[in-house]
Amino acid sequence: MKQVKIGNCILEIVQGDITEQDTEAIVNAANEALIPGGGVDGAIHRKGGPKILEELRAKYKGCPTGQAVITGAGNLKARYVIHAVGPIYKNGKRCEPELLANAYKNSLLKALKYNINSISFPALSTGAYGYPLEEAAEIALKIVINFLKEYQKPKLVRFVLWGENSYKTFEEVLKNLVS
Ligand code: AR6
Repeated sequence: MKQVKIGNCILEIVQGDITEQDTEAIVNAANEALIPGGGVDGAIHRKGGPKILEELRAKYKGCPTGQAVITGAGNLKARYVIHAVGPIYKNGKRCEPELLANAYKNSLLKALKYNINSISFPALSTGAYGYPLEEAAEIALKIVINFLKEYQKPKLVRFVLWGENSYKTFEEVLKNLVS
């Protein structure tokens, strides 16, 4: 685990499972149709139970890439799930960096709107959507750092990285960004 302070806020990176986090909100790596798939999405719906999908179906028709929607968290420890849609990586020239940054930023804006003080993110787009890990880590960490500098909220932002390789990549990129 590694923590840095950004003003009064904490930015944290841990290796672990997003579904086990006790932050007020966890972020899901969703798709535009908001239909449960594999990876983080599959794990969240499996552990959270059917309520999350019921709420998604009742409230939203879908969610464009770069945007985010919010539901309750069913049986999970968190109170909310923010379903963010990262870009599918093609060649890096299809606005992928902007869209990935937007997915993080819009999730954080949703958190502010719901007075959420603590939030956990997975590494959006770096699984099924194929975003190169190091580039994704740089975009993710930069947007969060800038957001915390600007808004001083949420008080805790945690990246929950699956496996040692992801964790080490985020750790290295963070070190370079804050040193
Ligand atoms: N906790 C934290 N991180 C995890 C976990 C977990 N339990 N499981 C996997 N990861 P992905 P995407 C990591 O594929 O690339 C789904 O089918 C994983 O190693 O979950 O945004 C959706 O329905 C990777 O680094 O999301 C969409 O269709 C990262 O989380 C599509 O996949 C993201 O991998 C979204 O693809």
